[in-house]
Amino acid sequence: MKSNWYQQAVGYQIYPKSFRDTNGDGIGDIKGIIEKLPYLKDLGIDFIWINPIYKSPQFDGGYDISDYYALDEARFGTMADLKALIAQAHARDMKIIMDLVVNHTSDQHPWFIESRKSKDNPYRDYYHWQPATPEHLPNDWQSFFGGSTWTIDEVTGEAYFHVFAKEQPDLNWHNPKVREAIYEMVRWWLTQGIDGFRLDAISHLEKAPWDFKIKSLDGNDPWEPFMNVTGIEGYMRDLKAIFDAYDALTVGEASGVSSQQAPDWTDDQGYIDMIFELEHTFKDAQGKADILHYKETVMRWQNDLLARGWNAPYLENHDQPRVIDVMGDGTEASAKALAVAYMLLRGTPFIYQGQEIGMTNFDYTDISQVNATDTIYLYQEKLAEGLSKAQALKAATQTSRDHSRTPMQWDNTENAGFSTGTPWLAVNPNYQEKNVARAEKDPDSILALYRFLIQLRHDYSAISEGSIKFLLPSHPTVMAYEREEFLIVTNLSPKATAVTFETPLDHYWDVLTNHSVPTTSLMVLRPWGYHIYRKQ
Ligand code: ISL
Ligand code: CA
Repeated sequence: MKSNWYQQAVGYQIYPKSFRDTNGDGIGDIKGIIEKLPYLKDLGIDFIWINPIYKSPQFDGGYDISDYYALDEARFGTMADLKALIAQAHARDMKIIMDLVVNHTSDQHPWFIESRKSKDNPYRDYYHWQPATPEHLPNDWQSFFGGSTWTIDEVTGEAYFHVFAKEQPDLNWHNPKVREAIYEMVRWWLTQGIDGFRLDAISHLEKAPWDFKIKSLDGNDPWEPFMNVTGIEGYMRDLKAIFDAYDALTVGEASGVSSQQAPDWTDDQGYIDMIFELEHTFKDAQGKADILHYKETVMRWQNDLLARGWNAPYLENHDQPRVIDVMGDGTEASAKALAVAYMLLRGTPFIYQGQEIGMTNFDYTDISQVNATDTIYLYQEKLAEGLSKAQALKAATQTSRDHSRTPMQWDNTENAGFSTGTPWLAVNPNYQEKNVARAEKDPDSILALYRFLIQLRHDYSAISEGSIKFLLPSHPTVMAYEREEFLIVTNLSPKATAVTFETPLDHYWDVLTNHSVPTTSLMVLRPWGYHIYRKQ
């Protein structure tokens, strides 16, 4: 029986490239993570998810792997460094999980280099190839990164399939040789001592038949042919058998798995321990989220997984702009209210580097400050549409992933203490006042609040494993829910808001502040106000 230690745990996501550089090359490295383990332990973190550090041409931030068995030593460090990190984390009773990127490889992986050489190459069937001409591609499916999912390769004149960039050809999971090679690699990494995986884009492994007709070119429809398609179950069962053999912690990025299907993926017999829902991340053209959409999505996922299954609540990751600007109004008050709203939900919450000090989006002035593949594609598309450079930059960066990849802001010394060299991506100029060193000295900081919220999870099983019941479900900005003896009320709005609860609150007292115990069912919440109550 697999242990479920993770149900009381809190995860922290590190984007290594931007976390801490210890050798002055401007790129974060494994030794930088080791240096900051005491900081993470003090925050109360139980395990760390590290974005990819494998050998890669870095076309998509390391999600284009060219050697599954090798670290990108020049950029991040050696296997000895990784083993030291694992040992140092374990010595502090923390665990390390890595990214498992097996929907695709880099186009510079030896398998693909062989595969494209000829139609009868032994590796041809490691990928998806189809006859094609520029006028007639195998179908009209669309890539997540824009454009067709098919690229014609001039060597054989056939087209190969890629859900992401053309530099990331999809592996053919129908091929038993591919499956066995991947399974062997998963076992190998677990014998290296890592504690589990975050499963990248795992729901795309199976594709519909190539003649599947997509319904429309807007919304999610273009991606339907590779979103949790029937046939994926076998691969997931094979992977589960390996994860269980090593008691590995697994969290799936499985867009296309619905909240109704998620219990089967994440209950005691499920393929993985927990799942990120990706439905709440909708942003409008101005890069702003809709709070009610967020609430409705989270309530549905919490309620659908209450009896069986396990959520991984989060607000930020390396693919999203900063939540203080997307869901908040840029103020620290908004970052705090958002922290309270999600950190006490049922599930294993994840904190993304910098979120705990309210790091913000970057005010881009030039495309050279941007790195993400899809942002650059979008910028070029906007220019081609006739937008000016400034308009194209704004349109492309409004919701771009680059905002989350600016270097971590440790202190107010040069480059925010991230590097003594020239950072690979510009540091946000607001590091002077927004940094860890300053937050650590401020008992009223966002950081102090996250430390408190993590402590609550560790101290009360009502928070970590208790049930959840949402109140005021249709309120557009107030998110309120009970966790057994706790009542959490957050006003996710810059406006003071009055709410009336069905039952009087006279039997609660406030855990966070000494507000007088409300004796009526009416409450007036301050802008971005929050309360954590516990029954006497
Ligand atoms: O399904 C989707 C549309 O919402 C996406 O969530 C898609 O599954 C997601 O973008 C996958 O992201 C992951 O794989 C990508 C990489 O660029 C991202 O950084 C990673 O998080 C390709 O490996
Ligand atoms: Ca470095």
